[in-house]
Amino acid sequence: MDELKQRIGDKSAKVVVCGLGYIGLPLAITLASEGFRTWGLDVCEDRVGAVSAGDWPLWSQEPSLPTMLARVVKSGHLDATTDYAVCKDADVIIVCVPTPITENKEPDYSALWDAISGIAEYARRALVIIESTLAPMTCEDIAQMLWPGVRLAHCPERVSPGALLYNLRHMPRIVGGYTAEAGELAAALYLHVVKDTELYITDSLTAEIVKTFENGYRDVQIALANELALICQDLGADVWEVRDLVNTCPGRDVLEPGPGVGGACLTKDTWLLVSALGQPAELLMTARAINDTMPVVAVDLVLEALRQAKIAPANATVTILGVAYRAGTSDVRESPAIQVMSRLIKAGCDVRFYDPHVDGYNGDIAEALNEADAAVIITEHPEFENLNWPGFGHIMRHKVLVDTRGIVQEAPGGFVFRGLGRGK
Ligand code: SAJ
Repeated sequence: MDELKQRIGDKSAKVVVCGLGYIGLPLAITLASEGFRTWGLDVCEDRVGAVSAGDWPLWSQEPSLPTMLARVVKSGHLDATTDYAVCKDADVIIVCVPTPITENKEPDYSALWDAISGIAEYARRALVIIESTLAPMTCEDIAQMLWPGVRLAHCPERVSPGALLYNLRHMPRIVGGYTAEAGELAAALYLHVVKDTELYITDSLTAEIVKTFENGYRDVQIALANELALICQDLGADVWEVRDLVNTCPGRDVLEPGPGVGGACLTKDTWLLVSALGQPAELLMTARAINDTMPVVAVDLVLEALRQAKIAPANATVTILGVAYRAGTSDVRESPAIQVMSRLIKAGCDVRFYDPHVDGYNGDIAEALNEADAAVIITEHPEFENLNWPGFGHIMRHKVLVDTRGIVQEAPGGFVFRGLGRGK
């Protein structure tokens, strides 16, 4: 332990980061820029080729990281390979592969088990850290697959696309040791990663629960905001006014309702958590169900507005404003927009998309709205905040507007307008 701790402390430890996605790549770049001899390991040859050449390979637009990548490759601190043999003399191996869920909502650990099998023969020498999100008790299984004396820790990632480096540096981190020794060693490494924030050392089971529950918690909070929207819609009130007034009461902080929950984290972490349980987690499951229903609620609003404007869905051209699941990003993973689109198509509508952040959809908003019968705001991109609706009204075939994010303050004159949670 002392020797490895020293190598981590003086940055002479060789680090291998397994999985060069949006979790592993920023971590590898950061460790390399701190002076560690770092290797990225990935099964994708194109990804490895790009990283070895110092070229940013991810869709996510990130401040600083592309320049840092070029710099650390040039300085010889970071290289990449597809060969697990690079782990041979590694001091630290960090696993950052995706852990999605299957169609049946079970953990899909295919990438995780491939990585663990790949590193297994080198795990006697190295500290093994798992950043991938894990269902509780998974570290037990990983330890079984490696060896009984393995130095294993779970340090779940806490980054979001668009702010990867900032999150990595400034987000408090949970360091869960499978053994106390492994927790201490992992914390020594993360001291080189974080700046001006806390590391919390605990055991690996606690870390597994913390990570999956923190996203389950957010999912429940969003579901509660969505439930309030449904209540207000039903009773003829405005959810945005009710929410503001509820939040004047100390200790209340209602989140924002919307057309559903997208992204790679919230949509799966509850399922990872409950997959480990011997009993149902009813509140978490209800929240998932409410959030999964919201795209249907959004589509119902569109169909209702079309009906009011006397347009049959089969004759309607509907323009969706916002494809990304999260405002200000180009991230379309599990976006509610995809659900909304496919349901509108099923209802017979002709559907167009516009998103200023997403390649392929970011042409010209006026072109996207030209001759459209309805516009539907799905993502609360700042660009959609002060759109000139009276102007667009002149180029649209019919003036129908549906706002699922509370961005449009007043119904624009002459438009049939529907807002999610706005019953008045
Ligand atoms: N959403 C709402 N209403 C809200 C907040 C979010 O409808 O009030 C929707 C968003 O539109 C989106 C989804 O929920 O579709 C998820 O939004 P999010 O802001 O939680 O963003 P994520 O999914 O990228 O969550 C990540 C998580 N990070 C990690 O798992 C490492 C989450 O834990 C963070 O809290 C979140 O980023 C964040 O706040 O940045």
